[in-house]
Amino acid sequence: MEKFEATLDNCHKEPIHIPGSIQSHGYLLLLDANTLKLRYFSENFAELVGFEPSALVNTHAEKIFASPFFELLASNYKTSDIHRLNPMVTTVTTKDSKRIEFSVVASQNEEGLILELEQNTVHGIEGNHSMQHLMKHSLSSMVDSQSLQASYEMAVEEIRELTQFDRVMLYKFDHEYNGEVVAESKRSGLNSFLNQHFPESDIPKQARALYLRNPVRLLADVDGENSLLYPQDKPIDLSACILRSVSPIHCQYLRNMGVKATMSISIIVAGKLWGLIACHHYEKHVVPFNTREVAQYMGLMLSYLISLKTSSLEAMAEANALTLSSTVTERMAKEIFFADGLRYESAALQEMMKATGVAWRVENDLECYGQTPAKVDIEAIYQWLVEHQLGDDSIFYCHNLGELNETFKAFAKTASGVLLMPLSADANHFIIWFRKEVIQTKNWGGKPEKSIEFLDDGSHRLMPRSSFKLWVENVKCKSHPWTEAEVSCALKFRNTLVNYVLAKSERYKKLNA
Ligand code: BLA
Repeated sequence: MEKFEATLDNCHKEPIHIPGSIQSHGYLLLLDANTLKLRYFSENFAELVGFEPSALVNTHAEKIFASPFFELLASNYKTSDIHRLNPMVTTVTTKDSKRIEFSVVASQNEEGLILELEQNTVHGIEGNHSMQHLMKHSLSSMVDSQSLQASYEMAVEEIRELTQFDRVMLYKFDHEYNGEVVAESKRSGLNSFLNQHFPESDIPKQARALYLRNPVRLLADVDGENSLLYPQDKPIDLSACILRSVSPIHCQYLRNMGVKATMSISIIVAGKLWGLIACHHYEKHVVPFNTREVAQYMGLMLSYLISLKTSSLEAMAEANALTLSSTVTERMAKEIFFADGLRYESAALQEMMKATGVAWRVENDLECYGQTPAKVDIEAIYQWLVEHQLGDDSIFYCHNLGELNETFKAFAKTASGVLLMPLSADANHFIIWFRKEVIQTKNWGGKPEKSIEFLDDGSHRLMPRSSFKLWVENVKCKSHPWTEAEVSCALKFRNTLVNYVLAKSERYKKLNA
């Protein structure tokens, strides 16, 4: 089998779902889904049971597992949702005739039925009992939290208590999958990653896709030996596996941070990866399956809370924008010259679109409020957008103006994002909102990169500090994007404004007739 050599430049292509090996704190067996004969296994399993790997191939499951596990398997292996039985328990007789108890997790892939065995550290019933208590407590604390941020903080606290990791962070993606640590719970004495930013490439696309499918993964020992699958005749898809060995590039990143073990739990909102709960430990750390399962439920609950609270926050923001829009409209109606209303309510007009600046021409002159480029530059932006971007649309918006036209990078500080609405074709009447560059919107307490501690072993690119530089590159000349609701609010407001502008020009025409 051809081996993929991951480098910094190609690691978004690394096929991490077919590493050909597993982490050696457990064992993997892949059984033929029709005959229950062993087709693939991790080499450490052959070692455990004292067989030459070649002699183990095609052994029937009945010879490997004691009943009642074998009977459970035999009566369920044809059902597609065998994973509902997870975790199961079995004993295996080792080469020195010891009987060891394992928890077993089943999954399926194209090749057959995968069983992953981990030595039991928490016993079924007692474990479940205390887990239920833990879960009840953790979930109610998360649900009772007053704000989304408080739920984030409660979640990282509770998950740290549950899993005993040295550090638990909530890592949130932006719309381009750059990340920010938005909550952190850590053992005292450790440096903090709170509010730090990381580029999209730190968790590449194929990893994110995998994390949508498989919501919890543990890397128990960054320096642990992996166990190869036998035979190595074709790639075996380990996407659904909990023991899958982890990308060497990512392991190097962790070593550079001094981290020995990690676990991450996917936070999925509206079918998209919203973020991860990322856990660090500075020693090897095997978290038992039952505990991981509770952590997964907590992740699910947090995902649910985020989705509930974000929809209600979005609804509130939309209602607020509409109220602000009415405030401006009412003021325009009250004034003899409607443009006075706009001027008077320029702050509301700006806030309605969560903009950092706004400019318009509804009479002869261009007027600007908040933070905007100079008038002459706004004129240049307007002309260029009308000629090159607007087409027949009644609106144009983007969050990366400098990428569309290099010369506008000079205005990134105030105008990385623009939303332009022409109000009349003939007289160049328009309104344009601006948004600052993302970096300009951050309120840094001191130089951010200075606050990141790091070990310097020469591989700078795989360091949080270099990550910060890359993040800056990724968000350079970009603002927060305009949401659908904001665009729709702008369009509604436009109707009102156009009527005023039209009425005014009608009056003007009549006066001059
Ligand atoms: C995976 N990278 C990950 C994961 C995290 C991070 C959380 C999920 C796996 C896990 O639980 O450890 C990133 N971890 C971070 C960050 C912090 C942290 C940002 O603690 C900050 C505090 N990674 C790189 C680069 C590449 C890369 C440059 O930094 C490639 C060029 C690759 N990261 C990479 C890959 C995976 C990954 C391939 C998937 C690992 C796997 O599941 O096999």
